[in-house]
Amino acid sequence: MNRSLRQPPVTSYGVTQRDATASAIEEAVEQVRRLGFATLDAGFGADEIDEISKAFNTVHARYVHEWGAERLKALDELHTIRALVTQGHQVFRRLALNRNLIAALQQLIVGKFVLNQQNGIINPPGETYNQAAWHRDLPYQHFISSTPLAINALYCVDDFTQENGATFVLPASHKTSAFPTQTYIDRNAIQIEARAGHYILLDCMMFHSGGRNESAQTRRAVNHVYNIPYFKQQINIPRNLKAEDLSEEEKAIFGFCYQEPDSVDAYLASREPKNR
Ligand SMILES: O=C(O)CCC(=O)C(=O)O
Repeated sequence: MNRSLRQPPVTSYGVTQRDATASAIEEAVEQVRRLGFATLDAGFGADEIDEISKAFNTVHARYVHEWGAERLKALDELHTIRALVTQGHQVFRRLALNRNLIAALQQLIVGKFVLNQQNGIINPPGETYNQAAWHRDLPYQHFISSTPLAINALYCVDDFTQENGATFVLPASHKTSAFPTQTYIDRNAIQIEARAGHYILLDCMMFHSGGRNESAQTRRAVNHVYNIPYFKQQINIPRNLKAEDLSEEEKAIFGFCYQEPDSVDAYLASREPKNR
């Protein structure tokens, strides 16, 4: 972005409406609304960040063993762990339910929202991967909305640096329906550097892409797409997660309350006061 190195003016005139922020969460929310992206500290300590990193590797090894590296590679899925939250490790539940994140989402998405997907994303050194191309997280869609319908919270398991392929974004591209020209991209794309333990929040209609990892290590992340409950989940989470140890609020976020009824009978039953 072209930013002046000097302090911007603090005075204004003709302004009758203005945003107000009182916390780092609200500052992130303001920036997502205006530019389509922001970083947000999850508030984890060093031990927790390390625990997530180790759990990522454990679950990844198990996932590749279960589905087979050759098959995953043939499907362009080798660098993705699908439906992490259903893979039996508590830390991924905590990542999806993080208090700072949920507080930001409550301000960004008007009304109820559900987790659509939570995937482990591996940006391998020196080769491309399936997120290294411009896209929206509601792909194949060219509408714009006045308020976010879906937000991606990309948790940085490792530091995101220019060298290891930190995510590229096209600021404010959630405000225009069409994808811009390459000239526009070359002039306006920026890379978001962020420390491990932070989420990169993206309005899902903002164009973004993983960058090329020129470092010697993999760069790992966990993406979370949350959306209004009218969009179907990438993989059905309630059918793959035990409800017993979840609170009502957690069940709502994982989509337990928004499954489509199987029949008119089931729909009418869902309308009974005791089931609402
Ligand atoms: O890996 C990245 O930097 C980008 C991830 C991404 O594009 C996504 O989660 O949709």
